[in-house]
Amino acid sequence: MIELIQKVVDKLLKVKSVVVFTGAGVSAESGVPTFRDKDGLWQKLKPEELANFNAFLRNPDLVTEWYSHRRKIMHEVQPNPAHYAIAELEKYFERFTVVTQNIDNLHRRAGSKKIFELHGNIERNYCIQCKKFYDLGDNYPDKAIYCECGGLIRPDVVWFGEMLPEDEYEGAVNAAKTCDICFSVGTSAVVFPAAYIPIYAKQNGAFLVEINPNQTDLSKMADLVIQGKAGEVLPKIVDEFKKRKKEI
Ligand code: BJW
Ligand code: ZN
Repeated sequence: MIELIQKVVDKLLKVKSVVVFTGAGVSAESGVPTFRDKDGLWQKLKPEELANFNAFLRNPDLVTEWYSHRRKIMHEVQPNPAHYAIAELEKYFERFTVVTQNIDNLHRRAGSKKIFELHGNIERNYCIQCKKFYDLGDNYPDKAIYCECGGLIRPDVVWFGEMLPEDEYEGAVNAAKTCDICFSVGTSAVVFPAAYIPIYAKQNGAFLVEINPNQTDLSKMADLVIQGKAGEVLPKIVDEFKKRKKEI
């Protein structure tokens, strides 16, 4: 693995613009379950029953309870060495962008500054009727909750069949198309349009690095694949980068 890390660091020392594209795997070592791994969230529960708007209208109690359960986990866990390594690396680059599919807020809590959240954020909730925002704080309702206007309150996350937040997606695409190196970390890269981000980066000439213990649809396209856990690989890259930077 050390040779691969050296290769990544050789590149990092030469480039100006970095994109780090992340998925559920980056938070796995914090204790947030992924979706599609064998212990993932969707081995027991079907996505189409929970992560879409019609499912919410059909069964708002179940979907509200599911998001309360996940928000509680996300509150209780801490960022892991992968989140911290990404936040640390940002300090060395003028243009450094985290593009995340995660809704768990852990990149921000670790100190990353420039983040595009493609699938929303579990901290925000809004009324589907009047669009008023609600902060539920430490309340974890186990049944549907309603706005003062009578509308259902939903989490501000992107479900299947829904558009991604326009500003976040546009910002992410722009960063991808202009970066020199793109890391794809902890994502199966099967959910679109988010999964276009590393593809756009590669198509526009960026060096594409994948960090994942397992092969993905993106592995063949990557210039370099490091098969390992994000929380082990990323700190090594950042330590080596800082060491080499000092020597220059
Ligand atoms: C580790 C690790 C460790 C483990 N270290 N790694 C083509 C173009 C455009 C759209 C489509 C298209 N084809 C199909 C579509 C539709 C659909 C889609 O993509 N479907 C595919 C699944 C087939 N896309 C949509 O519906 C999107 N909207 C859209 O297209 O709008 C336009 C439109 C509008 C109207 C009509 C039609 C179209 C929206 C997608 C929204 C996805 N939302 C979710 C839920 C968010 C809320 C929530 O969290 O509850 O987002 S689904 C879920 O998947 C979640 C994730 O962000 C997303 C990606 O998952 P991720 O992060 O990759 O997790 P996993 O579990 O899959 O992978 C984890 C990885 O980590 C694994 O590889 C492990 O090996 C690895 N790992 N431990 C490093 N320690
Ligand atoms: Zn309302």
